Amino acid sequence: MKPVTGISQVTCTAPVNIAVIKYWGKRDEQLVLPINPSLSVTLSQDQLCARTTVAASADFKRDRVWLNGQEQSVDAPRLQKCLGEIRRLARKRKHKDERAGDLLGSCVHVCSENNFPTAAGLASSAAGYACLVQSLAKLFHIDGDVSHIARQGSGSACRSMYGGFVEWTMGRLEDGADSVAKQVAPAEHWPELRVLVAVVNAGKKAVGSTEGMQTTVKTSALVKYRAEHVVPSRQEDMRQAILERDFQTFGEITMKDSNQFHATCLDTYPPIFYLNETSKHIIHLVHRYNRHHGKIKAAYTFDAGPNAVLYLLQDDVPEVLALLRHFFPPSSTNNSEREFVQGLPDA
Ligand code: 2P0
Repeated sequence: MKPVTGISQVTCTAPVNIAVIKYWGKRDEQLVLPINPSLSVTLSQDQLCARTTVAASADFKRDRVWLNGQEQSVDAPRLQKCLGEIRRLARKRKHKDERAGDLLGSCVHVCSENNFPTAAGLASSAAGYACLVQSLAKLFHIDGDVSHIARQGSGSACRSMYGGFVEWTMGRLEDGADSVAKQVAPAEHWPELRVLVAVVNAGKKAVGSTEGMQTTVKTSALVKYRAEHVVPSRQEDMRQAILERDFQTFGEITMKDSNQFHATCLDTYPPIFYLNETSKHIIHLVHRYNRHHGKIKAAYTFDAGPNAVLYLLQDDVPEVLALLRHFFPPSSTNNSEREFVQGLPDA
């Protein structure tokens, strides 16, 4: 084994992913195993993303972590889990590749930044943990799929480990080894697809996803029905729609799945409301716009917050953007922020 001198350092970026089949509910809290499979589109690297630098040195006295410039507790269980799993893999691999063992005696410093509002329901934890695990894996010379480690940081993070269209398989094994992310198709497969993110409110969400989905699983009959009887066939139909670049089916399933996810939130006791009046106006606007054209030209989806994400095709971006700006001019807001970000799926 080579002695470690100086600092080894790696920087990675990982983009946000926006689910079209939503993950909401765990069957194993510790291992972060979902009650249903999910499917998402990873945005491009230069749009909403996390940027993480990890450094290791024998001179560092302890592991430390900073998020957006603020030092965080390194004892956060999910952070510990990711660090521990990476070191465990490195120990296992060092017999095959001695570089994997080089940094095992060193502490790490992690510095991560998001270029968008953290915890506003814009998948910040997904990008953050995907980026952390990707950079740690690089630092420790671990190759191959590590989405099962990102998953233990934040479920949806496993999907941000790949670009394009990505599914997170539910898995059947007790240890979660088969609950991993897989690319359905690369972004180049559907180059005309566009994503518009309408930031309705950039504030922190009232109920965090982890806590929210726990209450839903405990109290909602609808979420159980959804996981058992709705999502499995929807996941297949969505995969097929993507492979065939069938925007009508893609859009319809996207909207229905967003609506059902929010219905499970309403079915939670006490209920969880992530959508606000602006979100609901956007939903109505999209349905009116599609009805006017006699087909689906835009599809909305909302995560654990009021911000709208619209999927549409390239040619329709100027019209939809103009429509949003007409009905929701940024100047009409008082304490909420509205801005529109155009995203491209990652190439
Ligand atoms: C998704 N969301 O599929 C769904 C839709 C929010 C609504 O994945 O507890 O932050 O860390 O596994 O990954 C948010 O859940 O939750 C999420 P944890 P996570 O994108």
